[in-house]
Amino acid sequence: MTEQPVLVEARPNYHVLNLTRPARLNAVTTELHRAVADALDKAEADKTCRSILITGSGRGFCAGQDLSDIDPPQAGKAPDLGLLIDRHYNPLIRRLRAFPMPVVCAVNGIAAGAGANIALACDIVVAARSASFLQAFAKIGLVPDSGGTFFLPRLIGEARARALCLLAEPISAEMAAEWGLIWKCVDDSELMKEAQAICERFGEAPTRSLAMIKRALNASANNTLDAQLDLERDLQREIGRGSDYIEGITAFLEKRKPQYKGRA
Ligand code: T3D
Repeated sequence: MTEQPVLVEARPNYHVLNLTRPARLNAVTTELHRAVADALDKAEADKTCRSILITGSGRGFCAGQDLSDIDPPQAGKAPDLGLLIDRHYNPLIRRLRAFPMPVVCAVNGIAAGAGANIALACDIVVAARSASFLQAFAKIGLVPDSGGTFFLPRLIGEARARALCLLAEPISAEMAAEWGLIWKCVDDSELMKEAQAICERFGEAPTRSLAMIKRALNASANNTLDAQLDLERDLQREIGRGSDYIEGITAFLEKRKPQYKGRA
């Protein structure tokens, strides 16, 4: 295919990454992985960019790995799926979690397999009412990857995580929001407005402090309370020396809206 797998739009304060393989429900090819990595590099290098918004075109968000873009298993030669995961999926998930600004995901349709877990790796997930989430892996004899077995039990608890992975049944966006898998479910016609409003709000936020909040929350999954308290102290010490904190306090005392520098 000669199509561009991702379209990037640089808006004043945020970049929109639109997955553009609608005929395949935006299933992930190696080219798409490379295009996303490139788009993330550009967003990080652009100091005016203070959040990113990921969405999909057409009726799906992302159907996971493009199953026609991998070498089919051959008799006597076992494929090494770990290689693909090591090269592309794991670096993507790690990068989204550690990305130094909020990552908003607008799930416009079905999110299946790695597509579901890429969405779950984002910081704020808003889904259209018609969207759904499917841990499709067991249907094709695989195990969830891209952080699915990490995020699911932490977000929705063991019982629901196990049923979703073992039964490989989809859940609606409404149910996902009710269970706490995602931030919000909105009417289809409101999805992009809602996601853009969140990014615009982040455009005025103290971006460095948001990046540190991400660091603290990422660490909390595996830390003891003692370790987490120490980390919070260290991050507070560091961010407290920055200009955005001074601006936040000054604006509060002067009863005006703060003008944060963000990533400048
Ligand atoms: O290498 C490795 O495999 C390791 C890495 C694994 C990571 C993973 O993500 S594994 C999981 C891969 N994804 C899936 O197994 C999901 C496969 N797709 C589906 O089960 C269904 O398409 C959906 C439930 C997502 C949606 O169903 P439906 O009925 O709404 O749509 P559809 O008709 O099945 O799909 C529309 C088209 O997209 C169709 O093409 P066609 O017939 O119109 O030419 C379909 O083949 C294509 N498509 C959907 N998903 C994929 C795909 N093509 C390639 N790869 C896909 N994953």
